[in-house]
Amino acid sequence: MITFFNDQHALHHGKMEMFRGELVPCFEIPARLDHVLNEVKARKLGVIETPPSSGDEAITRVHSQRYVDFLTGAWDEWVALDPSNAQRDAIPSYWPIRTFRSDVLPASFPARMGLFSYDAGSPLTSGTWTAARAGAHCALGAASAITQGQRASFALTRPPGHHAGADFFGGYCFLNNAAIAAQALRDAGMERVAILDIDFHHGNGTQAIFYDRADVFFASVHGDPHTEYPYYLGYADERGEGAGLGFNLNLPLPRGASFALWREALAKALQAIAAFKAQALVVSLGVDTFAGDPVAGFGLQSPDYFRVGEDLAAAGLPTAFVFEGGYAVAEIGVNAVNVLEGFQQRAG
Ligand code: 6XA
Ligand code: ZN
Repeated sequence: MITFFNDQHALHHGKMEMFRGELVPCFEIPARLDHVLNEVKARKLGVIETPPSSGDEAITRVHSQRYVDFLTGAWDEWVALDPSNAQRDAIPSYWPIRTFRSDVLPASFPARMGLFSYDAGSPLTSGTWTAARAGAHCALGAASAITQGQRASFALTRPPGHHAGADFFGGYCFLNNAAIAAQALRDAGMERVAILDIDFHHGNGTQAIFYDRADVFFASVHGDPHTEYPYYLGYADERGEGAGLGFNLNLPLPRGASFALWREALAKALQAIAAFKAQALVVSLGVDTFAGDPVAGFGLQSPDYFRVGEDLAAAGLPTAFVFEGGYAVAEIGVNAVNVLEGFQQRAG
């Protein structure tokens, strides 16, 4: 399996995030990918490529131009407010909730930051745009490997992507790598593409991007949003709308769910994807389902991830894996590569 990786990911290096009422050191740190990359190398998963970061055309197939423009200039605008901001990450503090306008772009940078985000846990740093863009190009590399006939590929990226919507960031995510990969598969001529999100958290951004579309099926197994982030989306009654009605499947599980329960939900998601007759699969691969994860709450153990990979391979689809969450830093390499190795062994 080819891994697409760009070391520019490390240019995104948030210092502190708002968590349970206080600023704490960021969970989403560059060292995460070091562990996964080391494991990819140690287990000889396959070649590792760095795709060129060419233009933004494939990114704006999913994200609005005004959002991409905002991200492109955000750090310079932040520092222009006050040169000492160069020492501090940018974190939003105002949001246009119901009854406010979001069609007007305020001149104020902090106001625009709130317009394009939904939480205070996703610091924007000097290298965020460069890193996010490089990550999106890794996802595009993984998609293009699939269109070229590979059985599987892996985009090893951070910041993660599945919470980012067409025009907002949040949940540590700035560009929706899985959505960009799925759209690229569609644009390359694959008529039906499925996205399966197995991160602990619901992929609200991915769901929203494809919610009214019948050509991209979105299925997600995640912590019940009644109690788990992102709280405001991810409920079982969200089935899609308009032409997309019936093409969105949420399988929320209670906090503390065991692997046995989780695996039943995975089977339901895979059945729905088979019924959809997908031609290719994009997996939002988060490993914060691990029992030891500090920000999540399921009970998967490291060996379980082999079974996950085997179950995914049994679906028989060309599969692009896109890395998402996972914060038990010492274990995420083993857990992520267990999925990929399990897949590879079953796929043959
Ligand atoms: C709240 C938790 C953000 C979760 C990020 C994540 N600060 N999403 O792992 O998949
Ligand atoms: Zn997550």
